[in-house]
Amino acid sequence: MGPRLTGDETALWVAAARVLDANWTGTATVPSPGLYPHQWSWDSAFVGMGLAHHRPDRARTEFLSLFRGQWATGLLPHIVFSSTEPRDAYFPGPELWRSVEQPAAPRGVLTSALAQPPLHALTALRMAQASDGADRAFLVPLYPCLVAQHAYLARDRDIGGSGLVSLCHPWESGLDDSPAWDPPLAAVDPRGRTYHGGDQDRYVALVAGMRAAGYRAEYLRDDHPFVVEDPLFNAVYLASTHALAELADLTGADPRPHREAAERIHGALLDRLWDESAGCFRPRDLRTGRLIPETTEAGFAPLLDPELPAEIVRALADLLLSARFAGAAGYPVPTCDVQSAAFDRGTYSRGPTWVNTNWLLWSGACAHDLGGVADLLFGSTVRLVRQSGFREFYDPFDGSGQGSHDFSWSAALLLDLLA
Ligand code: 9WN
Repeated sequence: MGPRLTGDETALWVAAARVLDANWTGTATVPSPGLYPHQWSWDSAFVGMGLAHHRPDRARTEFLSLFRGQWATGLLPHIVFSSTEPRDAYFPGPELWRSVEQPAAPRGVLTSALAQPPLHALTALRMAQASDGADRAFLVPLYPCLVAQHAYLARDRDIGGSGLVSLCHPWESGLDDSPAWDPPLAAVDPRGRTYHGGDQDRYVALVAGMRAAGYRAEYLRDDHPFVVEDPLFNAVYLASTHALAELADLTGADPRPHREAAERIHGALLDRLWDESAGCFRPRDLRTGRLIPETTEAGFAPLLDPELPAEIVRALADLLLSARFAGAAGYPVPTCDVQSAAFDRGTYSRGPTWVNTNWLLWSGACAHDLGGVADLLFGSTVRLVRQSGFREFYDPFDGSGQGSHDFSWSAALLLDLLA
């Protein structure tokens, strides 16, 4: 048991720890039992935030398992497939990616070929800060892997040449069905494939195009139809770039390249994704050159930037608290502007409240001394899990739980909130 807690918080802590224990496979934590039976990249980073307080040894093993899936290019794939699960345990399984045919993919482990928001360096820093000096030996092999992960993003995924990473698939965003992806997805030819219908066809067609091109950076830059700079992905990338500089200090490496990279990402976020007239950050579709006119929770993620100008912090806090987001919901923060035509209170990233996005915004609010916003996010998240358990996501109006049960990041991040 970690921090000093009230009786009620102690019960929540114990329940959260039990979920993480049950979802532990021996080498990694599955996002949820049944539905997601493999290891997902940003799930593991969120889980590591919680394990750092509960079982730091497991947090380190979790990362070792994840980085076994890293490609020679530095890509940290968004799924590392379990070798003990049946092939049809999850769609899409290894056969969609065919990583085994790629010379850069690791041997002995099957993976996807997409990235996810790179929270890992920040988690590694938290793991190091939560452990005493003797336990920091894990950073020695991990630090170069984190550097390689960021180098891949900067080299192969800065498609606009601005310093920002581009998403090449909605699955890379972590908010897969966000209404922000509707316009760029509509331009993708599903090529008559019928897998699950609707956007699933386009998701699969995007991967098929990437795979046929050997997942090469030149194809992504010149021909791939879905190329989007996203504020959430890039805000996480920036926070982790700052963390890399601190990890460099801890390991005796040179922090300056990471500080320079952070400055560039910070500038590009403001230049390219801040929409002054709307008072929020928006994704930029590189195939049209335009900002995508949908206001989603991802637009608040640049609060994670410690150097965000005060007037932008204020504008984001005002919008977050307004009747378009937290002000309209008993259990904030809804993933999408509730006044948008696309808002849907019951569908994944089109409206529901999630623990992981609340946690990201809570972290950003704490960093900017937005005490009221931080307290609101903390209170909402704790009420959600107390009322409805560790669910995948929640109805933003009545707080009822939706999606899978015993969801790992909901449990892990509750531990971090209480710690
Ligand atoms: C596709 C595992 C993952 C999360 C994503 C979430 C969802 C997968 C899916 O589940 O994505 O990768 O099947 O929809 O959108 O954020 O990492 O929890």
